[in-house]
Amino acid sequence: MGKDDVKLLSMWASPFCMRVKVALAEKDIAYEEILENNLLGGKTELLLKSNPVHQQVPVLLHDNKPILESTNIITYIDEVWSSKPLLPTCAYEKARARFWADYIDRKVHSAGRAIWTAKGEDEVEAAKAAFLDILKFLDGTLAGKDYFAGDNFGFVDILLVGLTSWFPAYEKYGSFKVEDHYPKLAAWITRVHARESVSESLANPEKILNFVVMLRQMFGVE
Ligand SMILES: N[C@@H](CCC(=O)N[C@@H](CS)C(=O)NCC(=O)O)C(=O)O
Repeated sequence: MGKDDVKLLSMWASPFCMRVKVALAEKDIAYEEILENNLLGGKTELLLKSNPVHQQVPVLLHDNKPILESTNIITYIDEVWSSKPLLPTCAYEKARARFWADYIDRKVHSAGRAIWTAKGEDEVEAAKAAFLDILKFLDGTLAGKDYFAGDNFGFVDILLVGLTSWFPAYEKYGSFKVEDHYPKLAAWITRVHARESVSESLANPEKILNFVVMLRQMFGVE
């Protein structure tokens, strides 16, 4: 693995970058992190050249070839560094994992964002209810299991865990606690946050809360 040249264009608060960092840590892949921390103020030439379509992080550069979109990047990592697979090998379980991956990608981040960008009590209540409805299915699928695929931490856990770094902000602005609604999901969050690959990859929740305060001011929510 030492011969691979791996770089990650990343932004400290991005839940999509955090999930890629967890995958890289799980696979024990050495990489250089190149921070793109001024996404709102100006993007680097390297980012614009690597991801001209969406101009977003994360971008994985493997031997200078860009791989784009976090879920696609994690699938790529799993294929290239194939020991300790993240996706199940059985076709049915793999299809199931991809279904939940797609569900998480479509729903969780946008519903959470709707909470901290909501204006007025009614909008906040509606956003909170929609978010909790989405979590309901994730909580349900964890029944009797430590991880989404069963006994082993894997693909779906990695996709969701990056997004959980923003949950304290959703809880704060939606005035709720995930644990009061979904104890299985809350226990899963505690379990996965204790994992080394996760704790070393997720940003400090206080720092994210302060970042959200700044974003709310910037977007005129406050
Ligand atoms: N679907 C993308 C989402 C990536 C994304 O939203 N990145 C944000 C940071 S969290 C970004 O680069 N934003 C800058 C922009 O959209 O201009 C993925 O999974 O990689």
